[in-house]
Amino acid sequence: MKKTIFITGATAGFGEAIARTFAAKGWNLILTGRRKERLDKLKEELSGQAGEIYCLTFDVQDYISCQNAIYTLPEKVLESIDVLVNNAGLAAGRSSIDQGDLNDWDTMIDTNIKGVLYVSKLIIPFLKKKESGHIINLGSIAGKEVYPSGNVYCATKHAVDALSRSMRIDLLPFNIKVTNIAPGAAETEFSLVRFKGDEKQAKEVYNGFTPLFAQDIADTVDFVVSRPAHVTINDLLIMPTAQANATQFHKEI
Ligand code: NDP
Ligand code: 8X3
Repeated sequence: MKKTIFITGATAGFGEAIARTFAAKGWNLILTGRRKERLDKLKEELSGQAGEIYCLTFDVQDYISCQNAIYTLPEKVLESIDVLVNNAGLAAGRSSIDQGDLNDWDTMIDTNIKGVLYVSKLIIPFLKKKESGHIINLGSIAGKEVYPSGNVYCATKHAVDALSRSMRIDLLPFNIKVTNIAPGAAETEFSLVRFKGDEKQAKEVYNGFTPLFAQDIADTVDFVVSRPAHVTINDLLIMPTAQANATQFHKEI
């Protein structure tokens, strides 16, 4: 029987690459995000390779929207979910703690923390029912360390790290694997979003070194998902070779 993966934030970056990777493996895909036209385009492109493809448009910050969208799926599809990837997330701005914008703080907390909680709360009952499943949370090097002016984003990713460890304990009796994947700098739309569409500022983040690419994370998800039933990768820190930790880069400029 074909396996099913539920991916939040499949309209760009890691989520889109994960969708392509699992489509190539013939899995059923549940693709989610706010930008419907991107989901529809991806569905069209991946049809024929993947099994069934379902697209759900919702904002992970809003529990009722998550619930309404997820419950449009037939029960049989919800019960078939094998892997949930909590990937949707963002950084908004980068400023000293006293200079932070309140809307940016709310957006990061509501998306990166509450979004993971809301979607997980809705999907976990189906994994528990069949006593199997795998939850993959996108943490970050920013969830292991902090860096200047990264304060609230770093705090949200530390929360994801803590939630991954907590979920693993609570879901242990139900044979549900939980993996925290913590990437370093990866060139996606992440910096464009962080710097509110400023392409020059976004590009500068990756100047002088080779960052990770979305496919590197999709390959990592593929690796953790394809371990045998008795093996779980709990936590995986993946960095560009030119990045030692949250702050130190070897740049050739
Ligand atoms: P992108 O900006 O390329 O993609 C982010 C995805 O998240 C988009 O599909 C976007 O979809 C979705 N998303 C954002 N906000 C919401 C929301 N409120 N509701 C639903 N979906 C939302 O970034 P990345 O692929 O790089 O980031 C993916 C994850 O990886 C994030 O959690 C990020 O924090 C984390 N990460 C990124 C790193 C990097 O350097 N790039 C490094 C470490 C971790 P849409 O806008 O259509 O809703
Ligand atoms: C994104 C990577 O280093 O900008 O999580 O926080 S970083």
